Amino acid sequence: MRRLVEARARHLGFCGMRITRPDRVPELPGRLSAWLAAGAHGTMDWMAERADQRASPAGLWPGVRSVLVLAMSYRPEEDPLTLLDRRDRGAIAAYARRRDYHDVLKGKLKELGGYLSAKGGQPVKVFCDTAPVMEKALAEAAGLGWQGKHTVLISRTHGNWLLLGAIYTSADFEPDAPGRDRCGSCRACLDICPTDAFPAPYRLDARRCISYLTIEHPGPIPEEFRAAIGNRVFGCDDCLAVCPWNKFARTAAEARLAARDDLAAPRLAELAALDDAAFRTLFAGTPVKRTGRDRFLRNVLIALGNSGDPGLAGTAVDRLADASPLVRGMAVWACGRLLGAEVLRGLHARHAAGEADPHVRAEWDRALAA
Ligand code: B12
Ligand code: SF4
Ligand code: SF4
Repeated sequence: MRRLVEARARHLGFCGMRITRPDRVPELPGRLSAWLAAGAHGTMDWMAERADQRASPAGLWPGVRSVLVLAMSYRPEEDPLTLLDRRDRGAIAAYARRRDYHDVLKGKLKELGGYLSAKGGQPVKVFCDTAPVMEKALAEAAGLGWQGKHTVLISRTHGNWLLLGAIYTSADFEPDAPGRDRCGSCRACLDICPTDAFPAPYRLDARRCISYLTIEHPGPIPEEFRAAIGNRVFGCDDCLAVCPWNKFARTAAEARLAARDDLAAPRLAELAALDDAAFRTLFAGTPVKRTGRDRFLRNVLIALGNSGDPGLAGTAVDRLADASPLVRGMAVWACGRLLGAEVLRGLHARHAAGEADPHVRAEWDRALAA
């Protein structure tokens, strides 16, 4: 049965499948609750809801006897770090420059789960990011790899460019041996992090992570992180890109096909001009769409402010009258970074009088005082 399911998984495009038992990670509840107690999840309240189920597969589904963990490679063809020097362009994390993996993976997991239950006659449940499941820890327990110091799962053969999904089943499978930590004395991922988001190896404070700030955080991004965000407009790949284990990874044919060339290095000026309809059209089917136009433009304006190019200031000026206060506030910050004091005072005179939003007013005050 295992051989059949594994062959099917390969056929569906998964690059790895390993199996564990639901009780193989007894330290999970303690580690998750410590992370939550420290507030490291920021505004991701959904991480705290159903924490008992998240930390224990049997808490989520008492019928589970085996957990199949699956990995799909999305290794980008180009090193994402090279884009960070092109300040007129926006950097979108590699996983998001393509069709939403939630849709792709979930469809394939469902197909595999259906196959398993039809062949084995046992019920299955399929999870990919949407249910309270700790996929990385289960993947390590199942032997797909190990959680690196950056907390992401690394495989010896595919590096850390992997997306994960899990199938719970009440069928009994022989479990695989767990993965072994192979980080050694390396700390490249910890040292490159632009916002110092790792309080210690193997621990991430999401509140400081650019991925969290640009994707999950709903409001204005705290000023202390704005310069460090650079031109990253959606997610961040820095700690993944420097991992030496990536040298063994190959770009899967499927990943090459799914990548959208037009999202590889989009111009900031074009992104900043997107209205809601154009945003939805450009990002249809990608993970960026779920973030929404206003949050995305907030990120783009931060990138514009970091571009150091006064030629792009006009694009930020256009957004000073945007309908969204989130966007207006970041437009003020970008103008403050790109324009001289006199021009800024002129813009203030034109735009600030009718400004009712306290956050935008505070941005004006800070920009004029700087
Ligand atoms: C919440 C979340 C985020 C948050 C928080 C990330 C985090 N590290 O927790 C934010 C928004 C920041 C985020 C960012 C990213 N994410 Co995310 N995210 C998730 C999600 C939904 C839950 C993760 C979770 O449970 N976090 C809770 C904490 C407690 O878990 P943890 O970091 O694994 O904690 C472990 C360690 O702290 C460890 N530990 C603690 N103390 C100690 C001490 C020692 C000595 C040791 C050894 C270990 C140890 O034990 C804990 C449990 O194993 C998962 C999907 C899922 N359902 O699992 C995707 C997931 C982890 N994300 C994914 C991806 C791709 C990303 C990004 C790369 C996207 C991007 N390019 O911007 C970044 C990577 C940033 C990073 N370095 O982690 C993939 C990772 C795939 C992989 N190969 O591992 C996942 C699995 C989604 C998927 N289905 O594929 N993500
Ligand atoms: S994704 Fe970026 S900001 Fe987040 S921990 Fe990794 S390097 Fe730091
Ligand atoms: S960069 Fe080094 S320390 Fe970080 S996950 Fe990779 S091997 Fe481990």
